[in-house]
Amino acid sequence: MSEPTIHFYDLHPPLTDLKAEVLTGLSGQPKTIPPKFFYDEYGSQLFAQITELPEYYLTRTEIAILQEHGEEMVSLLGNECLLVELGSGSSQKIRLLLDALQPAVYMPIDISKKHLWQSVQMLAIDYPDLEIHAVCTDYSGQFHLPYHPDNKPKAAFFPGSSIGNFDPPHAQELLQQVAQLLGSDSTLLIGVDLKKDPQRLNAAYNDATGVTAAFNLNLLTRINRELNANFELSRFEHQAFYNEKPGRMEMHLVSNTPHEVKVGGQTFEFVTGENIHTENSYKYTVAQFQNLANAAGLQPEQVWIDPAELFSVHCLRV
Ligand code: AVI
Repeated sequence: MSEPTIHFYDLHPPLTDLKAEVLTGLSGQPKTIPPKFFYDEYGSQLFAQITELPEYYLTRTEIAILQEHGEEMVSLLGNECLLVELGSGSSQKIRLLLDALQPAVYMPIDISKKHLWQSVQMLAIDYPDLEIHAVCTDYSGQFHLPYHPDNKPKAAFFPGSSIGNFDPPHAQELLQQVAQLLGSDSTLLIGVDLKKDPQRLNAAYNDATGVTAAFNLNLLTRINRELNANFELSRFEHQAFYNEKPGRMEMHLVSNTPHEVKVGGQTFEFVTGENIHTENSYKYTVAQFQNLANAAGLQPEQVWIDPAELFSVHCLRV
């Protein structure tokens, strides 16, 4: 058996300033906390549970699309390519692509050094012939690929409708950055949640067992722990609803009583019904997303959707 090759590049992503961002967000009107702070250790575990919930159709539908159309995707992405994965958390999905595509090089990019290191160790056991170049950085920031073979087509995989957590101008900017990173004649395979019956959407973010509520409230537990704050979780309720006009699911934490909270030495007042806006998750029609891609300078080449028209996977050419 050949020895797996792992190259690890730590580009030292700047530490996010939780305190500054939370204090700024809570000082605004309405109050906000950025969704990137959901993903501490426990938050990441809760998100993994969300992806298995019966109501949260996104993950399983995207996997079914990848399984169903893998061969066609391979013909567009090209064998023997350099496969970049943006935000490599979902090892199940990448395994499907690695099996179908058999890339020469796999380049996972993730901000969490620990998770990235653990996941490439596991992958190297199962794919001993795969050359892995793992990059620890924030994929939404500016950086260059540290390994850039000229003789291989480049393809990137951005699954899970993570693009939906950026508002459309930022989503467009991110697509432009990815295009620049990959260079011309490369491809981007991207999972995007579709617009649909709001009832279905509302159920996906208000699951019966309360995992999404726990995921949302865990933000306050994290802030209590890391910023020495005194949020009482029983004073807040999870709220998630589809906002038709901007076309997005919104998550909020709503105060059920008038009270004060101390965070990082500052005091914040809450009135009954006041909310902290914690996440947007934009939904697109196929045409809307193709327009966004075009505006970012990427050409829509193919799109696959499931029979129930819940989710889309786009292939875009740079
Ligand atoms: C990671 N992201 C695409 C998820 C979403 O659906 O927007 C995060 C999430 N929020 C609540 N449930 C899942």
